[in-house]
Amino acid sequence: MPVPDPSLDEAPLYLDAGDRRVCVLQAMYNPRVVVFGGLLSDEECEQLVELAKPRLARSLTVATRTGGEEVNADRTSNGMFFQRGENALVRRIEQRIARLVNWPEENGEGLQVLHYTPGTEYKPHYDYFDPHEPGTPTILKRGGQRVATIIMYLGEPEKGGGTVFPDVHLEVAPKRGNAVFFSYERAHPATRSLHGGSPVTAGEKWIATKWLRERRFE
Ligand code: PD2
Ligand code: ZN
Repeated sequence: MPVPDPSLDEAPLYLDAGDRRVCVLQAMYNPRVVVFGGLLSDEECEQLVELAKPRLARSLTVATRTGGEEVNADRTSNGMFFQRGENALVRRIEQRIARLVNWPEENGEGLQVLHYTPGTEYKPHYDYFDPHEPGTPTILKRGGQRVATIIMYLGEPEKGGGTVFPDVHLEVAPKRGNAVFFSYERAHPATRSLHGGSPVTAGEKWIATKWLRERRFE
């Protein structure tokens, strides 16, 4: 299955994301993980947080059992979704990501913003939908599988809150403006795309997540 991927064949230090030059800080091939520096400006991070604040609610996860949504004890953060293209800022970031990872904007889900306070975390999980769960066929009718994720750090905690990939003992620091991209070419643990948000132990962590689908997501 083709998946989003930044153009790293020539090992560039920077990538042209249209309106911004993004730094390539780290790249791994199995699992496919790329860490970007300066994907977002400080102002963009602040604006996203301010726009999200009044709309926060306890995070739901997609319930693959039923195809609906449910509160999940493994994900204790608060969150909200922007509609795709909801405002100029969101559109600009969506265009930038599409260009950076070579994947159509219309295959992206709406941007999700999450807020973690001390003690909250997102336990390790896969972002693709489990093919064995009964609700998955319903979910896949809209855009197919998820094939990649970009987690953007909007607000830095003081301690904790890294994004971890337990299969390869990798931890990405939640540095404001930076982002971690990872892809999974099939809905299987062999992709080693298991990842989690470690508990925040001091300060607050804010992220925006963009999930990319195989096909157009309406
Ligand atoms: O906040 C994180 O680091 C994190 C970790 C795992 C976010 C997600 N998954 C996600 O939004 O899917
Ligand atoms: Zn995740």
